[in-house]
Amino acid sequence: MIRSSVTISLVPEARGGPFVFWDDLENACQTAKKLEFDAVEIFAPSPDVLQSSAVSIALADNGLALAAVGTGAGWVKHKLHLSLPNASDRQKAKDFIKSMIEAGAVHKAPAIIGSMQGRHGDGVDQATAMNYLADALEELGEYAAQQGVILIYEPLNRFETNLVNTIESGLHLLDRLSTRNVKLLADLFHMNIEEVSIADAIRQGGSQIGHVHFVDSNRRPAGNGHIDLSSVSAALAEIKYQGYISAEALPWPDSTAAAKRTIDSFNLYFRN
Ligand code: LER
Ligand code: MN
Repeated sequence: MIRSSVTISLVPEARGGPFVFWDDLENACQTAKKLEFDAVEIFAPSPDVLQSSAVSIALADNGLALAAVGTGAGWVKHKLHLSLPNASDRQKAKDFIKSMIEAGAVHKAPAIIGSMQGRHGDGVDQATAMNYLADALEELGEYAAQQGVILIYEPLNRFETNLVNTIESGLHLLDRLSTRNVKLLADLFHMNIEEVSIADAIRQGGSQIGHVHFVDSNRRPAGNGHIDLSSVSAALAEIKYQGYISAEALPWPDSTAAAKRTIDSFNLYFRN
C-alpha cells in the first residue's frame, strides 16, 4: 500500500529549505498524527539526534513510522560530499552517511543521498565524479543491505547538481552497480524542471523507484502548483509503487496548512 509521509527538518543551517515542519519534533509529530499521516521523514543534523529517545518517543506516542532520513546535513553543516577531490574528505562523507544509515535502520528507515552526491568541478571532471559517486553508492548500498534497509539515491535538478538530473540518468548509474540495494527517489519538483514528462519518467523508473518526494512545481505543497497530479498518480499505480509519498515542500503558507493541503492531495490522488 502507498503510505503518506511529511518532512521535518531539525537542521538550523537548512532554513529556507523545502521542509514542511521545522525544529519542533514533538509538535510536528502531533500534527502529523492529527492529520492521519502514516509517517514522517526526518532531516537531522547528526545520527545522535536520530538515535535520541526524543525521536523514538515522538514516533511511538503518535503511532508514526519513520519513512526515511535525509543525509544532507553532511553538506549543509560540514561541507562534505561524495565527489570531492580529496580522498579523505570523500571518506568523511561516506562515514557520515554510514552513521545516518545505521541511525535510520534502527527505525527500519532508509537514508537518502541527495545533496551529498555533490558535483563535478574544482579539479574533478565529470567522469571522475561519476566514478566516485558510483563507488560510494556501491559501498553504501551494500552497507545499508547489511542493516536491512535500502539506500535511496535522488536525482536533483541542474541548479543543485551537475551529475544526475533525470530518472533515466539515475537508472544508468544504478546499472553500473553490482548491488541491487540502491533505489531512486522521484522528487516531483526536480522532475518538473528536468523531465520531458513526469509520468513517463516514473513509468521508465518502474521498480527502481523506491521513494517519492511529493511537492508541486513551485515547491509549494502538492495541489498548489501546476503539476498534473492525476497523471503522476496513474503512473505510480501502473508501476505498482508501494512506497512512501513524502511531502517535501515549503511550509507555505505555514507548516500546518502545508501539511493539511498535502494530506488532502494525498487522499484525493492516492486513496480511492
Ligand atoms: C533538495 O533539493 C532535495 O530535494 C532533497 O530531497 C535532497 O537534498
Ligand atoms: Mn527531494
